[in-house]
Amino acid sequence: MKQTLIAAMLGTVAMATAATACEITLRSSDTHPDGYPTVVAVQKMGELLKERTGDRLCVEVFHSAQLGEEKDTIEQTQFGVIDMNRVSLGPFNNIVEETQIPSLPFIFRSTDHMHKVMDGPVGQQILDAMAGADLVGLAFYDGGSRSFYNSEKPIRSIADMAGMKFRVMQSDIFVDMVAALGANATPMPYGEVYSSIQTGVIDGAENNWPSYESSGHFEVAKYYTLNQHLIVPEILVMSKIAYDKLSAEDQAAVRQAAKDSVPVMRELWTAREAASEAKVRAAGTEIITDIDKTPFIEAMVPVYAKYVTTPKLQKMVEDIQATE
Ligand code: GTR
Repeated sequence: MKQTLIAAMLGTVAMATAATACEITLRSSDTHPDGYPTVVAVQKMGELLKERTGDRLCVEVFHSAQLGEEKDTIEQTQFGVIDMNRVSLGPFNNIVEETQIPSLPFIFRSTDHMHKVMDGPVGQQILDAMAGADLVGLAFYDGGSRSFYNSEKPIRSIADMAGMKFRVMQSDIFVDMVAALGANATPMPYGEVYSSIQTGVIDGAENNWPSYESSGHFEVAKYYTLNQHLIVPEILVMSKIAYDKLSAEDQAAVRQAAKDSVPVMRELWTAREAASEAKVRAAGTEIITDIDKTPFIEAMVPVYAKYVTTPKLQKMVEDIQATE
């Protein structure tokens, strides 16, 4: 009698567990640490998805590059080993040509301009183009504006950069961008930058406030020049293999939850930018703000000439420039 009761109780527990366990858990990659806006935004997307599918579909974010560096995790997402991935558009440049356009230096006039473009037809065109790489483009996130930092000296003009070595994301555009400024570019994974600056393999790198801060790069490269050469959006993609396994209804739920995480991300980003700047400034970093951007913009003419090579890409540039 007692045994039957226990067995019955265990059965109830098992059923209860089954009812709350996720049927499908989508594994999502991010290079950033827990608490970083992109990580929190994807976690939030997962919460929405879980709630809306009655606990069937869940997302688990593997932060801090646990699944690898961006270039490798993109490949793994294409192969279906990773279900979802939040990455910069930069490492996509050599894979999906449309991503080159929002990765061009000084293409956006401001973050607002970038939001308008990525929320509009050009953004949709890029999300759709992900299909050509066996991926489903879900949403764009903020990546702030990127500026140069280094361990050697304050950079106040292009001339100051002559011969210096800067790490860039793994994309040819950024290699050419740095070359056009008279410096040398070393493409390398994000996770190797700290020690490479520390050991003098490179003089510096370039990034936004939150990444400069959370990576600790500000500790080893204390001169940060706010020339803001790039406003590269970030993207949340899903593996087409994983996406195709879902019902049409679940696919729609994934898309909607991703879209709904965008305003959450934008709010988190604004707050984190301010917090990161405050932390970096308090650490005694030298921030160079009196910088004339015009020569930097003018130096990018050959970069545009090299990458804006087809009528399709030219039209994207024009569409972006025409967006008010
Ligand atoms: C960050 C971005 C990451 C990664 C990193 C990098 O700003 O959020 O996705 O691209 O820069 O420089 O590699």
